Amino acid sequence: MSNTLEGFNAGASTLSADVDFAFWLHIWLSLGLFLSVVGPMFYFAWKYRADKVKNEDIGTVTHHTGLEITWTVIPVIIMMVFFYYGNTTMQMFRTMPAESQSIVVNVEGSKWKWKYEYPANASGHVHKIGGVYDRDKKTMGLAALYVPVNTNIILKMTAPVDDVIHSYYVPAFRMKEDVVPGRTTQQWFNSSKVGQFDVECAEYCGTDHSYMYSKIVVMEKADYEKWFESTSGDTPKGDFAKDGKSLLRQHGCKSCHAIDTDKVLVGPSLKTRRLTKEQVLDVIENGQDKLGYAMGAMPADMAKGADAEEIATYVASGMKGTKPASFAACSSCHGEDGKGMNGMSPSLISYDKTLISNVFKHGKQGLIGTMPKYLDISDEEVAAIVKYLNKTND
Ligand code: HEC
Ligand code: HEC
Ligand SMILES: [Cu+2]
Repeated sequence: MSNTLEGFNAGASTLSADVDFAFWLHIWLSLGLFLSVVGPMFYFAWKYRADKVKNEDIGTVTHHTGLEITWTVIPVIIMMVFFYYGNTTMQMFRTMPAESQSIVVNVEGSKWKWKYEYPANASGHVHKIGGVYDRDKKTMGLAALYVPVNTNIILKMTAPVDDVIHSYYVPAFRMKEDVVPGRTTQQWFNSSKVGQFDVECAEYCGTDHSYMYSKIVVMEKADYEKWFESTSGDTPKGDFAKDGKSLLRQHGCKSCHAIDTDKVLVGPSLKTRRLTKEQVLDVIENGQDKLGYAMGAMPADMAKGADAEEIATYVASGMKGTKPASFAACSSCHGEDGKGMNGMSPSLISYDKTLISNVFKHGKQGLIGTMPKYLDISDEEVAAIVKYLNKTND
């Protein structure tokens, strides 16, 4: 899975609802118009088919003024409705907010990368960010446009005079504008959602056009301010640059794992309690040796019969309620609290950092199925995923 079209359905700018409304209005009214023409057409073709009509009966038919006015006036009104919503939405996109109440960022598109240049901050430092999409790692790294949430951002965009035309396209913001050599075009947005959103070039511009990606990272205002006023680095560092939810999407985890619902897809839902009773029973019976913990293998048959049932029920509930005495068979290795004694063995109830990085490093094979290895996920990304999963779980 690639990280393209991240957040396409997010509708993450103040204008996206208007665009979506205009879009669906067009779809539904067009469908209505289509059916109201094609439906009767088929009906009449059938009703007045050749063997049902005599030529002398229809020789005198000329026209019907009332009908003709109706089928002219109604479509005209519908077209005016299209025009109204299309035009008002376009005006909102075309009317820039006051620059004094916005952040103005200069954007340069060239073969095949995007560059951002911010206004000087209080210490006179100008942040410049840019970078080429890393095809092997399938990532932009930190080269993205960083903006605060709920703030008007104006982009002044151009391309070098010896370059070609590009187009700055942000699906989640329903925003797209040509970037033309030697000319400055503008567009603005105001995002109400903290997160990461894909940017792509939407004008075919040569060999690496399809890799001309970038990202917009919408940050909390305080995080943004702190970075903007700093002079240390041109890209912000920290958790906000990588949020767990978009990493799960970006790495294709969502094709096998539900994260918003309890459904078991190919793999377990990552929203629910970590292990089901059946999973725990399976491990108690068969042991586990594929997770790559330093402690080594967990032996099979650690408990039996009613004891095993009791333990599994207790673990699957997230270790709520009274601890069964039989859990003593487990606590020597997994800890009294079941949390794995600081990464010595797997935590039985939470997605801690050791578990996630072991699952990525070694894959996971269990009762539910087989999860492939992920060797290109950085520690920083693991941390963001852990943070996100544990937030979802409480
Ligand atoms: C001798 C130490 C030891 C004991 C005792 C032990 N475990 Fe484990 N357990 C481990 C280790 C080590 C692993 C990880 C093995 C690996 O790297 O694949 C593990 C893995 C597991 C897993 C798999 C975790 C996952 O994410 O799939 C479960 C579930 C589990 N143990 C439950 C239990 C229960 C319940 C008991 C008590 C009946 C128990 N263990 C007793 C050491 C132990
Ligand atoms: C091809 C399908 C597939 C993909 C893609 C996939 N997984 Fe899995 N994953 C599984 C299966 C199947 C299991 C269950 C293994 C088992 O039976 O214990 C699993 C287990 C896990 C577990 C352990 C859950 C637990 O409590 O034992 C975690 C955590 C996990 N996946 C996270 C991820 C993340 C994060 C990604 C993306 C980087 C990902 N998976 C991508 C199939 C997949
Ligand atoms: Cu381009």
